[in-house]
Amino acid sequence: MAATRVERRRLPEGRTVVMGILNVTPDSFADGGRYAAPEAALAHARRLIAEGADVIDVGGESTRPGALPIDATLERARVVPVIAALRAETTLPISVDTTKAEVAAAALAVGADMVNDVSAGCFDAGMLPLVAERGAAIVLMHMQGDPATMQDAPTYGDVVGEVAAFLAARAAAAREAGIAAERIWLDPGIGFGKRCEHNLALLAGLERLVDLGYPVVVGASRKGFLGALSGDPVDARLPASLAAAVLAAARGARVVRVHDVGATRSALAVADALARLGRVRG
Ligand code: HH2
Repeated sequence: MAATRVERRRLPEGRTVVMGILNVTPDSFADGGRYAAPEAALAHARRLIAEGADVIDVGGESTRPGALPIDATLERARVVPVIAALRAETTLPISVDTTKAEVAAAALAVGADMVNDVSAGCFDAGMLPLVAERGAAIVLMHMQGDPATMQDAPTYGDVVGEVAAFLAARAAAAREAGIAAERIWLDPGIGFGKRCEHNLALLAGLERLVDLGYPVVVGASRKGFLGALSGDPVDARLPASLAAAVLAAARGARVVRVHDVGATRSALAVADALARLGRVRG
């Protein structure tokens, strides 16, 4: 597309940004196997765009609790053709959800604008320098442990304080590596090595993360703690997901990462209108 990476990165002001999830995987927790074929993935991306996504987040490796890592060649083969085809169709920012610099490099080469790294650059020492060198943006997410074992026994003294300290340190590392401050987003990592009460504490204390001075991303969509709270199975968690998105936005999240873009946009239209009047926060 003609638009440059810098132009694509200009996100809408005055409302919460919606990042639509495109899982090109056989085994993601909520939609595994539905969009694993490139044509199905593209059709779903078009739907996310039609429903009003501001960013499309393309992932080729599930990070659900218990998931084992896959190899970079397979992950690349899943995401690169989809990102290349999507780039030819849209000027929206595209992010690649990966912890591997090799996969990120291939995705950025075919037109991705940002990297969504659930390890905040901790799994691959090459990630931060790569993102800096390519002038891309990055989401730095907190996770305790790794996906294979993270839900076995998550433990914190002060979960909000620990997550805030980790994200501040990773943002400092990203800047040290040469990534400009305006290209860094932070994410508390809902469900990544956290019990229900930890996820709730992070949502309740989100303003402490917002105070770090970077846009905050919240990904609660269809996650297990919403099932624990509502009793709903994974494919019936839309109402609970909308509540989480609205409450996150009301506490200052700049971006929500969701499966159900159209419904989320409708819910956020109300939350954002109230936030603009200054009546929601506080
Ligand atoms: N959650 C998932 C994956 N990537 N990235 C960010 N920044 N924040 C999140 O909360 C987040 C994420 C897990 O959700 P999903 O992609 O739907 O599932 P899976 O990892 O099984 O593919």
